[in-house]
Amino acid sequence: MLAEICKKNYDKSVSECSNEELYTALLELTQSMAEDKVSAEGKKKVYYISAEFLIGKLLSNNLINLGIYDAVKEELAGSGKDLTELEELEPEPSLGNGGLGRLAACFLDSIATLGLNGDGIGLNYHMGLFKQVFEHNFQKETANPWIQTPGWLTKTDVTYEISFGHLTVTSRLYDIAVTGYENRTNKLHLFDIESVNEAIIHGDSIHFDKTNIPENLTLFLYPDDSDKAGNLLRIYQQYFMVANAARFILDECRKKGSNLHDLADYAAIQINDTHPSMIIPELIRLLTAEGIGMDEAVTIVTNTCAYTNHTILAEALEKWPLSYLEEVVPQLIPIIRELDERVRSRYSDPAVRIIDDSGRVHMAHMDMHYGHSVNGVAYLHTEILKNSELNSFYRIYPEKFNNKTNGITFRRWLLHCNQPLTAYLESLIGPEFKKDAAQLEKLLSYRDSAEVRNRLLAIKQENKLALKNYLKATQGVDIDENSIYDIQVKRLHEYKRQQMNALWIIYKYLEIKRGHIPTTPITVIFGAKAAPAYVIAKDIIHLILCLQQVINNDPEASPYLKVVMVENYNVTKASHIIPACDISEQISLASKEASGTGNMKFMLNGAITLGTRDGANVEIGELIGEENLYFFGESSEQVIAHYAKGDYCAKSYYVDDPVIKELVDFIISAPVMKAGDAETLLRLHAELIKKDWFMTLLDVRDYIRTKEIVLRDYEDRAAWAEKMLINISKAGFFSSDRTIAEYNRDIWKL
Ligand code: 26V
Repeated sequence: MLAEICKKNYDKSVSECSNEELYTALLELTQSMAEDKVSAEGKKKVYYISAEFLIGKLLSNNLINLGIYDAVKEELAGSGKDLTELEELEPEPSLGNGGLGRLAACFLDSIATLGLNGDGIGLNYHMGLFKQVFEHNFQKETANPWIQTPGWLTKTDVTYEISFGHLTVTSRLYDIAVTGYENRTNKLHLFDIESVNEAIIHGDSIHFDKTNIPENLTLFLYPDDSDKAGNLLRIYQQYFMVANAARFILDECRKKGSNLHDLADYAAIQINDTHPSMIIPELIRLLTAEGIGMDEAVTIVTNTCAYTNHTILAEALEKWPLSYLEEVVPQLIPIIRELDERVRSRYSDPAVRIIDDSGRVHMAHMDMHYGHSVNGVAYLHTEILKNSELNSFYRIYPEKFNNKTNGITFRRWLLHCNQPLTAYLESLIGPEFKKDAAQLEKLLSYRDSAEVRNRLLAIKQENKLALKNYLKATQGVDIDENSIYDIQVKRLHEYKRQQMNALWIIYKYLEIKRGHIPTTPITVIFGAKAAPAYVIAKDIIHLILCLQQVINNDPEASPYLKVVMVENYNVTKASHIIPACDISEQISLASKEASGTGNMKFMLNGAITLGTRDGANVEIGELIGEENLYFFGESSEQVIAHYAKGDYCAKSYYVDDPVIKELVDFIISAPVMKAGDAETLLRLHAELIKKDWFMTLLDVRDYIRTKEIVLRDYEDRAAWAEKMLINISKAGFFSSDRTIAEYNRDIWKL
């Protein structure tokens, strides 16, 4: 296969080619195989519109999905070449922040794998999420370019004129092939403009002129929106995305015979969080311009669009000032006002208005009134939406609300990232689980087999050694493969409570200093990027880096406790880290993590969860039984009640509990202050005592207590291995194939 391309392109054999030439040849091979599987089948198509698609590297994933991974790996090996070295040449497209963007990528994989007619639509950011480097124990952000030629993007001849208030730009569509596992190929459509100018970036930073729209429109994913110019740019990006999407969708549907009155028979539009919400007024604008009456246009759009909510955090629910929208997209204002009027004339509750008294447009409200489906992303999250956060809407439209518990693609998060485990599972239960994740349950029949349990432990050990070597090679840090790997990797946010894990590290460090030595050494691994303008999140990174310096350089403690903050955590790093994990930290404040998807990836790879009853953790617990994971902390009901009553006071925990006081005060102790910056550490110390919005001190005691039990239980290797086996066996439910089948059954109806 590969040999022919090498001969044709370079007149060389595989062994004579450089890694760069082989990588290019593999790109060509996969692109042409994927192209052969493009299918136009199906009258109705789902368009998954999202500001983020965190697709990660594609080469190996495509090789797996096209069914040629093993053959290519062997062909390369036969010529003395290593596929993993070629993988390293591929830049990672980091076109997302975290869970929401990664979910969109998993969904595209599953839509293609299930053979459904469905494409993604988004933006072709030239710079992905910033690259994180650590300097003097601080996070520094640098630009993160990913576009290469040749690469995965295919330039199309689709272009549109997109008008803003004072500006018209010409768009250009680029496509990325989305291969399904042994099935069809769909497309990820990414819109761009040709006038984008990478030279306006200041050096290798993430700074640029935010007002220069023709040159910056698709330059960066999620530019810093802490100021007005950043907010306006976000609105420009969002409108650019949906205006292109709307034209593209209408063009495709008309080509297939739609007269637009029947649009909902041809298109299902899934609005991924509120970033694409302007598709609703934009479609209504375009339909009425075609002569369709307002009432009918509203009905058509409502029947076509569906909305997914991914967070209950008020600060993350978009509310754009009407004046900003007037400046950027004046053509939408009459439509948005009309939609708001219709709501006001029907419902007296001010909470359901689209435009509030302060003149802010609530994007989610538009979605709920003028879409036919509203879904949350885990059982608990959907219940909270229905019963508290979105209750006013639930009372009006109970029939619109539904739950779609998130999932992950097993092709990337098992078959690719954990090949030893995949091969062993196949030898035990056959290959069916690769297509039908529920088949993993067959593993349960081996729960009493000492041989199987030992083999699972041996594979974990192999993966831990691989991570040790990877961290040594990429970051120069040394960890002990015989230690317990305790891992928290996810975006940095106070509600995810990395700071609580840091307090536990302090606790354990002080214990060791007092002579209480852990039975097995522990390595605590973090990976997290903080939003560039999120001060406290960056302070928490600073604390973790300072603890890393203090503890790892303490000869008394470091044989038993190590802290590693992995630099620039991304999809690629995740695939090295997750298979090696023993303890999966899922410790968000109950009610705040809509679902989590990292929790599912860890479970699938045989890690044991230490977590709160939050998001999809609740469903994990139900599936595997509470004896196979470790829950702690107050429940979502209790937390919601604290917020309602305003009765949580961090300071009283600090003052009343000498243990908590000692841990918190260690943040500003002499050794930590010596490693770090006094102003930063004092700010974090004060934050935890005076504010602590996400209730770290509420749960820290129970967290410490429970983690001791986890560490104790780790020592019974046979019992631990049985827990691992049960976690893996029950992970099938969290396949995104199941999630997508449910979206299709209940919402898209393709
Ligand atoms: C966004 C922002 C932006 C402004 C500052 C604070 C803040 C906090 C949170 C967010 C999250 C936006 C939506 C999001 O990414 N949600 C994630 O979606 C995942 C996929 O459904 C889900 O697994 C995660 O629990 C959820 O946090």
